[in-house]
Amino acid sequence: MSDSTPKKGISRRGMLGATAGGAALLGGAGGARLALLGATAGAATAAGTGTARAAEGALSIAPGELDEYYGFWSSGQTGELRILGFPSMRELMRVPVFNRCSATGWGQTNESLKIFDEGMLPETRAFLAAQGKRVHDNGDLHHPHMSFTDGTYDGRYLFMNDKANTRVARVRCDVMKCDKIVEIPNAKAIHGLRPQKFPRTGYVFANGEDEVPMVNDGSVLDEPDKYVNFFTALDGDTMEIPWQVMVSGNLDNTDCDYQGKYAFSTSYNSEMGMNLAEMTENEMDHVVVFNLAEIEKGVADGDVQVLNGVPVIDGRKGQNKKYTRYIPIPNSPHGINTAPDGVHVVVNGKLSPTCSVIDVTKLDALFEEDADPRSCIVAEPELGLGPLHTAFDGKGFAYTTLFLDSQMVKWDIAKAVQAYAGEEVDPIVSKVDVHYQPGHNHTTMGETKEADGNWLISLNKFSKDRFLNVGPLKPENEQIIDISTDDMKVVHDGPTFAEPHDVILVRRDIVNPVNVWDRNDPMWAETRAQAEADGVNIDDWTDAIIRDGDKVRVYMTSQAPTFSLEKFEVTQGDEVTVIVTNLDDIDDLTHGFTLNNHGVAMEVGPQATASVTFTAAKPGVYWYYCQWFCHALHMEMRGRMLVKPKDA
Ligand code: CUK
Ligand code: CUA
Repeated sequence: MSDSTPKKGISRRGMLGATAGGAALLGGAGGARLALLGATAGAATAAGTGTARAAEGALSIAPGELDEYYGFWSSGQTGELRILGFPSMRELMRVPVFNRCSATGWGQTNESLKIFDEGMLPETRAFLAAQGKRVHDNGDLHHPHMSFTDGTYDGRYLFMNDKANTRVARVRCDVMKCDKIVEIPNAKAIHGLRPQKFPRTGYVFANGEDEVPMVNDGSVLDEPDKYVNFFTALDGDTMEIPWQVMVSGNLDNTDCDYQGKYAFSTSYNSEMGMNLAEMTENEMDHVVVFNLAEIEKGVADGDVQVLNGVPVIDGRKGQNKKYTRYIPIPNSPHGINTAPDGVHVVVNGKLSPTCSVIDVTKLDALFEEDADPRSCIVAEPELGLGPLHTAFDGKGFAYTTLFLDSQMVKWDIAKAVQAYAGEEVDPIVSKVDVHYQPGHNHTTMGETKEADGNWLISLNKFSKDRFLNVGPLKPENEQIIDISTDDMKVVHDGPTFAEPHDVILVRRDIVNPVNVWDRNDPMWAETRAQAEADGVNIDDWTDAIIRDGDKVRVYMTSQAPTFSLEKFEVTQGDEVTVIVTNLDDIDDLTHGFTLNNHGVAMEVGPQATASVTFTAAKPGVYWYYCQWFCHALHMEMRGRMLVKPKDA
């Protein structure tokens, strides 16, 4: 264990003592609270004692054995989706989504550029063109969630947000590739994201985190009282946006019920503050409740304004009260998590040591005239410092991450409800130290009605001394906690790179990807149509070089270990499109096309077609090669592009 010296003259123990019961958090002045937060993030380290060390071998999966669960991981500012086997934590795949991928050509192939471009707002296309670009190269992917049918995962799609560039993407679970990226108009910085659980997805709900003027064209600038925020519903099947709701305050995380009636979002800045002191001024912020049927009715009745093509409902505080309700919640609430019991929703207080529990059966009454806005709160247990996210085991227990305490707390939902009603019971079951500063946590199948209570994972923001030092930038640390018995025991440490926020753990029988692409996959429908127009059969061992003014389309196929074209010639200045179809139809036989000194590379999976366009600006001989090791003669799988000088 580390004994690193606490900084800023405040020890973790001292801080805990000073704030025992969270009185300082709740009652202190804003400034004191912030000093506390700042000191803690810098100083809290390995004070944990008695924690089970990892490496007990509890999770070993023998070579050749398969994991029980798929783990779908976010990657934060890396912008990709990651797939791990769980509980072995073996990383299986990285699915590029909002990022540029050197290995697969994501963000460079014509097929992926089309996906980026289709959902892009015209203003963004113009903005990028002004930078000489076609896509944003980064994304900040926080929340991956699977589509639901009847309250549990259905293995169709994964949906995810991009906080950095205000987008929502979808990954097809049959091929584990992204097929839609939609930029959300009006809103800024999509953060919280959840699919509708019932009857199916259905809607994908997405929160805008940053407040901006309603029409953000520069006519309003430093006038925060004119800023608004947007809650967006996408249609998970079409990825179109049927409606948005304009809200007061900002929006952080979101979830929805198991009845298909309500969605809810936390707001940490009900104050609409523009700096830290202003944003944390109020002791109470809120959860916004969205009444889906009333919103749909309002949209159908035209009670909207259309902004950037989207019908927008006015759900701000004190407006049309039938659409939204604002539940006061202490203090800067962050995560919001619906329990598998279909009744309770846990709102994590962050700057309050409490979690507030909403009973969804009381939400109809909340929408009645003059209802007490907190009438749906049925418990508010005090759990510890910095509650961020809560997971469930399906047995009535909740597990909440305590960021400031660097702990996980297990608590009993029913007892928390009894305590709130005045009974003398303690809802807290146990606490375990985690290392360090946990954000999200997740249980196996825990966000579905099929929560099985087998495993809990804690996604910790700091690893500090847990691993070999790799320099000033450290990995995060993810820890697996065995919750199959009454106590909580940390049984695994795992480092991970920037910066997984969230994960879902899905039973493996639900996820059934194919091994080989369908030759008619829509992913390259446009490329196929072009080939047909060019009279080329891309399903056969054929190749062709089509000249179209100064555009040249080079068609070739691949079959281990050769490309059907050993060379092709173009003229300097030609815009060259290389289209490769992989005729191999064997499991795991991916080829690639990398063109030397041209910054061009792409993956071509079994039976897939992929294409890339570039300008042949430099005369000379350039080899292209297959960059996925496919055969004993993989090195020989190459050919030449001959670029003839323009005036020769
Ligand atoms: S947020 Cu990251 S720890 Cu973006 Cu889900 Cu809570
Ligand atoms: Cu084909 Cu390597």
